Amino acid sequence: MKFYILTLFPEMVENGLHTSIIGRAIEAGLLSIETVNIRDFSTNKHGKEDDYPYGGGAGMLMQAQPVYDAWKWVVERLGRKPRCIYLTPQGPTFQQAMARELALEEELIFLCGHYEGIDERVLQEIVTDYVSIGDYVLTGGELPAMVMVDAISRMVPGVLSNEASGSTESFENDLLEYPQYSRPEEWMGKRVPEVLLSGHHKNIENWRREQSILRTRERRPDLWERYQSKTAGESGQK
Ligand code: 6GU
Repeated sequence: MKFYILTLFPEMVENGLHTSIIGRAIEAGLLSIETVNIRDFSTNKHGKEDDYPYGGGAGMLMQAQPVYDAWKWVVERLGRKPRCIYLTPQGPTFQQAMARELALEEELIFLCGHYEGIDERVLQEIVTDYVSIGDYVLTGGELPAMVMVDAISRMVPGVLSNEASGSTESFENDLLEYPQYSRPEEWMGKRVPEVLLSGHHKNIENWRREQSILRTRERRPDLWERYQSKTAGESGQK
């Protein structure tokens, strides 16, 4: 999987994505992350890439030309047009299902906006997907792009050392993950639940499932609602 990230702050993205699991996957050749500095494509002699909005209003806008030329540079080198994701609060919220779907692509382009946004005309020309990471406002698209690259990358086969863990964790089936324990058996007077020490795999599986349900009902009633309506639909079909 190849990620191309169009940004005014390439060092921010590079520093954040070359450590730990993602960094290892890059070294192993499973992923590549290439940042493209939009400023390098400015035709202004001072490298300026922003200007005032027509009609007035607060702040500056990123101009169409450098953004377009940065995108075109990637597309011409590849010889095809990958999906181009613009990070913006004005899009559907990023979810696990979207991460799973995007992990099937060969390449993805992320466009990170800054200031008050980007000239609408270039967005119309190059963007295929508008995606938000939640209902709050950030100063730029870099952190959202990093969030998405991380979530998508761990769905790419081989990135997680334990193949199973990509699919069994929270959200994959609309339930949160069960609690986990490691050594010692007792810490601060708290014992590891007996069933986990029993070696009885069926009982352990049942206990974990029960805990997932309890936890989801308590902490994420919205997910629990969705889970119930889905499973009700399934048994209704039989
Ligand atoms: Cl994708 N971008 C910005 N600037 N703010 C956000 C966001 C994205 N998602 C939530 N807030």
